[in-house]
Amino acid sequence: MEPIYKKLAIVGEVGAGKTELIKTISEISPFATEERSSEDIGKEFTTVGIDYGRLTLGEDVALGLYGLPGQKRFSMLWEMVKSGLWGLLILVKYGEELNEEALNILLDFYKPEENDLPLVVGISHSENASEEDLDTLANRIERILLEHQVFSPITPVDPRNIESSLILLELFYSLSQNVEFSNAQEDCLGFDQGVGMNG
Ligand SMILES: Nc1nc2c(ncn2[C@@H]2O[C@H](COP(=O)(O)OP(=O)(O)OP(=O)(O)O)[C@@H](O)[C@H]2O)c(=O)[nH]1
Ligand SMILES: [Mg+2]
Repeated sequence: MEPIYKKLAIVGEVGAGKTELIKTISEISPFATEERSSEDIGKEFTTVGIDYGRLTLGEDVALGLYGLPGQKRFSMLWEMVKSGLWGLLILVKYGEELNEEALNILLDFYKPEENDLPLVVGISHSENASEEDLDTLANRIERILLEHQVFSPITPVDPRNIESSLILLELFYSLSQNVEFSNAQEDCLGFDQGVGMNG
């Protein structure tokens, strides 16, 4: 049997942890186009282009991991991995002002609700954040998601940590089961039951 290939896009701002997450969970040595930053972005290396990694999910299922920069000027890279996505992970960096505009642009581009695309928002760099501050940020993100009719889990993640990173993948797994279930229901019943993702 042909192995099934699924694609997970990981999008986020500079330093959010995209490369780190892919390094943590990929089974193959990630293909990352890292270069010394020409501007002061608070770290030495930045990804120019795409990160790529891969993970086996089951006997016949492989998951391709695509790390994509969050700025709109890179939307041609977003376009490259848009079709047939299994999931979209948006990484938001705690401790920096939330870039609402960038989040809106991403949601407008991928249209998770319209495309039945499972979405998870991971808040990185949050290991020292208080629960209260995390809640405040999560509420702001949730408000934006709701403007796009999207309900999705918003959860802290530490991309350096394998357990924390794998929890995100499990979330996608259960969300994609929900989507398949709701699609099957629509097929069977011939109408939209409104069964969607929930966080
Ligand atoms: N403390 C802490 N460090 C993190 C976390 N996530 C990532 N880092 C670190 O932050 C730095 C930047 O992470 P990267 O993975 O390079 O970020 P990126 O999203 O790939 O950034 P660009 O390629 O520049 O867009 C690395 O040193 C990571 O190890 C986190 O949750 N907590
Ligand atoms: Mg990177």
